[in-house]
Amino acid sequence: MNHGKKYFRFIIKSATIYTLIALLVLFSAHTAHAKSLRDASAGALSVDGTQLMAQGSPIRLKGVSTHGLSWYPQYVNDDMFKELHDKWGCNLVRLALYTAEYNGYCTGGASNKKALKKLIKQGVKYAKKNKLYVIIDWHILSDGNPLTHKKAAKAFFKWASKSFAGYDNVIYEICNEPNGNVTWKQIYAYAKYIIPTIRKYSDGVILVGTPNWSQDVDLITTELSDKWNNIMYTMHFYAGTHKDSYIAKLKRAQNAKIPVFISEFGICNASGNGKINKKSANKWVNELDNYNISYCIWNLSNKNESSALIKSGVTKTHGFTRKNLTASGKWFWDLLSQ
Ligand code: IDC
Repeated sequence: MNHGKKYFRFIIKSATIYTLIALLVLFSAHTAHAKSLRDASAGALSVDGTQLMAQGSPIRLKGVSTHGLSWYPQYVNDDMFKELHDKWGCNLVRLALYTAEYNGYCTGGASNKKALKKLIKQGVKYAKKNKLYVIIDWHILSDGNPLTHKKAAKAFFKWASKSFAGYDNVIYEICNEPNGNVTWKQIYAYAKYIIPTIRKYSDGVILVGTPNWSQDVDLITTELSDKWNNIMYTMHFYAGTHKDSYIAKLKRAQNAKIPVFISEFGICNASGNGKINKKSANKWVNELDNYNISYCIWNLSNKNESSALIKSGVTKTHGFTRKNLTASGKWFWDLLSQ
């Protein structure tokens, strides 16, 4: 009887100790992640190995990408950016500047170009004010080869890096998604052509796209990183379409010490529409957590498509509550509040 009691007490004691240890481990993992999610008051970013850094320690960026700035300019406003930081828990926003589509930067004429530049200036200012890092994204898409508009790109990045030389929260994404048989060699040539222009004015992080809609991050070489500091390479995924074989690519890239930044992802199909796949999305997020990789979800708009974060019937441009969001939006909101 007595022995039984003692044994019982022993079991309870050990269980308590193990629970305490487990809680401690969980808590320290949580604070480690919370620590690396500092906002843009942490100042200039740099890259050390595969890790994004600020003030000498790892930092992780999580945020949202706008839809095309020409089509959904209304979400670039001070209140919206404030609530992305204060309410959503973002420390990153991405300004998607389509280059070749309708009213793209290279195809939409002079007054359109002027309006887009103005919007980018406002976006960077609102981001800075609200402690968000901001990606300026040269959003090539139907113009699959970044060399197509390389002169315009050079002039644009000269303007941007000069205009934002005093801003330590700006990240330059020089080509969204090279596609259509574009090789890494061609992307490399483009990057070599653009990077020196930016580096004249800024040491900011530069994101370089990879072949096949920025999926082949495992098939690149990293000589750019030998020539210039603070270079990262992008991988994009849409969880409904891209599953285990793409996660394997990410792992190969990490094993090869390639610094990866997920500057765009969605949890639906690669079309930006269709069914969302939370199971696949959560699998991706687990991997990104393992490697402390930064990410940015597509897209901050109320377009009637499942990648949009805001419900299509909701027309306000800030002041969103969880119930104003689509299934993608709610999933992301919950992810950030974990
Ligand atoms: C999609 C938009 C859609 C738009 C289309 C063409 O969601 O509303 O009509 O572009 O402009 C990407 C691209 C991104 C795509 C997105 C979804 O970077 O521009 O946006 N996607 O298709 N790569 C993979 C998916």
